[in-house]
Amino acid sequence: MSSAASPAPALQIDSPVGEAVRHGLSEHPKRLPAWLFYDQAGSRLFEKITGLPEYYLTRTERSIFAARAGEIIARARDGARLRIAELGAGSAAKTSLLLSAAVELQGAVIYEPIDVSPGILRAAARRIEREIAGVTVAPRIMDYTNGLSFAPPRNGERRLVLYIGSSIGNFEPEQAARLLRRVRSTLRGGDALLLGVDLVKDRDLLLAAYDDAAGVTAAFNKNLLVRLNRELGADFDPQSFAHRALWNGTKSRIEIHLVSRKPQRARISALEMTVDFAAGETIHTENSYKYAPAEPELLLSRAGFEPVASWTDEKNWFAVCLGRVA
Ligand code: AVJ
Repeated sequence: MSSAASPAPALQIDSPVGEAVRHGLSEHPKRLPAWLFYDQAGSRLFEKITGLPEYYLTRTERSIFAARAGEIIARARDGARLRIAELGAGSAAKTSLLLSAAVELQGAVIYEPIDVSPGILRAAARRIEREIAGVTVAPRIMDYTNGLSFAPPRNGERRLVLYIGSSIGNFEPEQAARLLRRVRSTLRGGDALLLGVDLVKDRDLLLAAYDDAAGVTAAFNKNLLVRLNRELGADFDPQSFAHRALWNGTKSRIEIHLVSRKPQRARISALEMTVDFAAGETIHTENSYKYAPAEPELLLSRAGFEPVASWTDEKNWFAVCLGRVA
């Protein structure tokens, strides 16, 4: 480090954020991991995205739960008592439909939402306990992408793990399988996983969902740079980057990029790093994989789950798939 002349900035050099940025912006092409989107402003923008007319995912998955929650929970229970965990629970907006169905079928249920954000978990826990009598919320603050541990339920219950909302879509097929195998390894015979995946559909519909008319997704993407400015003392000009969504048919994924509108240089003081951009150069900020029919079930099998049943909406836009530990 340099001399004692300047006071140490209150910046996080060795934080996971710093590590990810140092690494990702040194790559060719440049990239940043999608989890960086979710600071407070980013989480709020994502909530806004879920209500956009173009963003069919959330309301389509909710419509499947609205129509089928009883059936889904009955298949998952298979006659036993369930407790329900949820990976990346966030605000747990759609989960209520499943929790209500569980209460209906077995009288009461323990709900274990898992998320990295204590604030969001606390709010969700309060709301759910207030709204659904019979649900006891046991929040777990955990980054499930870095490993996961579940104590076996002591009262003979089976565990149903929810991984819904197309969160799995951020992971490349190999990573996705690895993540689900890790979930599988924390479970016991009879336990189950409910996976929500987005399906391949008309390209224009997919693109509109990730490039909405109101520009909320663009703001969500650019907020990443705002976050780096704040947390790492960087000097990105978010408006000199454009939001771009594209369909990669070969890999069956929507990709989101930030495109430099001009040649420019950014400094990231906490990393003592400068980053140069050519005009048109991109930062790849997200992949959102879209599954073909039968692929989700294949993924479940590859991760060691027995596919039990799948549900979809009438347009076949989204699928909810149940797998069980044999
Ligand atoms: C939270 C990963 C499901 O991929 O659709 C929404 C994130 N990115 N708009 C998705 C997202 C841009 C979202 N997931």
